[in-house]
Amino acid sequence: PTEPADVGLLTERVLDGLPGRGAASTKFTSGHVLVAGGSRGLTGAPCLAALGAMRGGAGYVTACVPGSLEEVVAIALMEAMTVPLPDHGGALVADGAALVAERAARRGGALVLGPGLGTAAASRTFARGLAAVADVPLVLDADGLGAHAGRVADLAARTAPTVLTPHAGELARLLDTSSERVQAARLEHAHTAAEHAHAVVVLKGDDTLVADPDGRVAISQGGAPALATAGTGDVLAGLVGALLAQGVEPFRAACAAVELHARAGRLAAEQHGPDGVVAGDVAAALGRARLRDG
Ligand code: NPW
Ligand code: AMP
Ligand code: MG
Repeated sequence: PTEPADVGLLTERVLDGLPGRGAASTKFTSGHVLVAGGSRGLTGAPCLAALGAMRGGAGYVTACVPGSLEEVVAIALMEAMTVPLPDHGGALVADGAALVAERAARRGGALVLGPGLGTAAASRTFARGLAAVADVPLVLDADGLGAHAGRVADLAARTAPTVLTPHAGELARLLDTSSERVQAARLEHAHTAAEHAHAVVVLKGDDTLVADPDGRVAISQGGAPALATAGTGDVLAGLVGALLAQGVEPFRAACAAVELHARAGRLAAEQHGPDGVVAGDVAAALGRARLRDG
């Protein structure tokens, strides 16, 4: 792994001038986010990603999930649309990729791919196929990253922007190394993945890093241990998707999402106590996190 050239701290100035709703807005102009993922046992993850997108300001969110689990997701997500995709035993299969890509082409916006996808071979093929053909900004998270294990360079062929949101274990799989090696040289590994994938890489943890392919890295000062609970990563992926769908350029979208997510974690901790926070509370606090004095 190589060293990045331009390393700085992430400050709240990244939130200056983010787009938001105004009198002329409609649900369509506020940003459309498609979420693709979910599998039996992991239906919460696409729901939390959709919630992160909605609470992150997206006006129109569609969850594309295994057909046999669609109703579970529809019940959990009152405000989101759902699209049933072909599945085998509750796991997405390759055929669904063209359906999601076609919807993305028709509606535009951003695609969040991977939360709760699972590790079935067919679901991995689905994720690789969709990432390759979806011509909209992409957030690749969770098992969508796992599907690209050792194939990070395939992502460089995409023409629309790509943001990867791995934790250390996921980045290790992407780069075919161990999480210990990643943790021992986080900056270098994030930068290397960004270079190889031609993507923005958000390496999550208590000191989340955002790296771009040109050698820029922003380091979050953390301060939100309440985020150390299941599903908060799924919320972050949806939030990045919302900002991309609102037209924010990918490095800035990733940096602003990390900052808003940490602020929301702190706000949720004030309300529930740091040990009582669940991922849904973090999503619920995202709107207040956007208010500068919030
Ligand atoms: P080690 O120790 O390095 O060998 P996985 P996941 C390693 C969904 N979810 N933080 C460590 O291995 C997600 O969306 C569904 C974390 C560890 O064993 C995914 O689709 C929820 N891990 C799926 O579950 C809520 C670290 O990586 C392994 C690490 C699996 O995602 C929860 C874990 O990685 C969840 O979001 C670090 N800092 N450093 C739901 N309600 O539906 C190293 N590791 O196996 O990809 O597990 O992140 O839980
Ligand atoms: P995931 O591993 O995908 O569930 O994502 C977990 C989320 O929580 C990421 O955004 C991490 O950066 C964040 N997180 C986990 N632990 C901490 C911590 N101790 N301090 C701050 N953020 C954390
Ligand atoms: Mg995750």
